[in-house]
Amino acid sequence: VFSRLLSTQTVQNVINLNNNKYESDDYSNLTPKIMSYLGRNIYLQKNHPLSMMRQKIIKYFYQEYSNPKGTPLFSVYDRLSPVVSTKQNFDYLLIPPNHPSRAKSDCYYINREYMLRGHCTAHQLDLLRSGLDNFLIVGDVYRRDEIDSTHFPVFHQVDAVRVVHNDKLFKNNPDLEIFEKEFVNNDIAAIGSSDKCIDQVKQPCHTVEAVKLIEHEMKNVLEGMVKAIFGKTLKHRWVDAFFPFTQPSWELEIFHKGKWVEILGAGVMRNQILKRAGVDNSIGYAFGLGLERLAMILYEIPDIRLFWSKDSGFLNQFDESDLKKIFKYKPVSQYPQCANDISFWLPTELPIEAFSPNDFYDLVRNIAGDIAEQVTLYDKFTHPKTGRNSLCFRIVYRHMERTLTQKEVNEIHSNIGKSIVDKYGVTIR
Ligand code: FA5
Ligand code: MG
Repeated sequence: VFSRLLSTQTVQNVINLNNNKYESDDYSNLTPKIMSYLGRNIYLQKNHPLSMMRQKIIKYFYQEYSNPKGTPLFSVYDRLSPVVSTKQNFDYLLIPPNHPSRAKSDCYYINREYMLRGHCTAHQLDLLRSGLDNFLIVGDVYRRDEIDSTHFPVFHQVDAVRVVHNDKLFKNNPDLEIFEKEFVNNDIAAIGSSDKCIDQVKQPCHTVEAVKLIEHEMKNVLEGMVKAIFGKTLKHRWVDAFFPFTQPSWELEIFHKGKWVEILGAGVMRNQILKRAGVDNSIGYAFGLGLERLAMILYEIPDIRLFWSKDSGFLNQFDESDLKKIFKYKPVSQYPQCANDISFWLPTELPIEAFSPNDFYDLVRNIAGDIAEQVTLYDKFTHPKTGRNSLCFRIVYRHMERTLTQKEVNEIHSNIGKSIVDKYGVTIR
């Protein structure tokens, strides 16, 4: 009772999330700050570098896997709620009850039963159960973690599952089987329990041939993916790993600026999970990757916090209309922006095509110099009666070393107005 009274600011009896109510208990540890990230969905935001990385990966999988008619084999789930049960996040994935990843100090718990997902793998069993065999899951994940330029309590993952049926896997070799003889038609044994002895080659229930085939396909596809993102000369390596839900398991590392960086975890799915989902006579691979690491390397973004920036100086540097183009991030000043608009009528004798926005950009650059951070044409119309053309530009001013005063900005802005009148005979509106 006393601790309740003393910490009324953090302890609430009922937690409201997405119109659902959850009773708090001794596990609840969500903070208002963490809750403020829910629903931001920056990985879906237009021109956001995380969204661009997401689209690159999905596009790669669509191209890599399609049926003879050209329809993509994978379906994408990118709007599943990050609120999951601890069963989904852990138990369904064979993560033992005492596993360190369940610690209160590492997860954001809503209460003992619900939490913010710590990985996108939390949805794997449900999607398999619903009958899907090839799918991608994209979303925000939450982990209590250290604070530095590469760690943030919210980051984004892409998870994937691919399940192949015996007949497809061995279509050229009908004599081969996915399961060892003694495990066929034996539900309990087919589980291939191996908690104590982790064999990096395979689960007991699988044949070597089946594992080697699926391992080969998985490694090829994932190496192809990183090369599609970073270019063919990229150096990579596979490192043996352990996950309770895959066996054998690996991490894929890429060589960047003299260091090996882990970018994903992957492996052959534990047969017990497929059994639980009602998937028979099949073998599959799964992986999970972090979008931030890939985007930070590709776009040279130095700090993970920048992904959360609402500053248009950051966001305007990226453009998803050309996914192949590589944008290199340029540092943004920490001083505030100041946006001013300017609208004007073009002289009647000047056709709209004769006035290029680039002319205006140059004029702004000449007068304002580097403190003009962005100039965008945001409105353009022709008066229905007079036929006159109007243009409206927004200019964002910002100094790299100090805060600009409104007076200073107004002066520069009005000089730009005067200059455009002089040069093009426009009428300021
Ligand atoms: C997992 O989350 C597993 N669910 C991945 C998996 C899925 C394995 C399916 C097998 C089958 P891990 O905790 O290592 O594994 O995270 C996966 C990836 O997320 C990492 O390789 C990394 O790219 C990214 N990641 C992990 N922690 C962080 C972090 N604090 N900040 C940014 N990215 C991170
Ligand atoms: Mg890892």
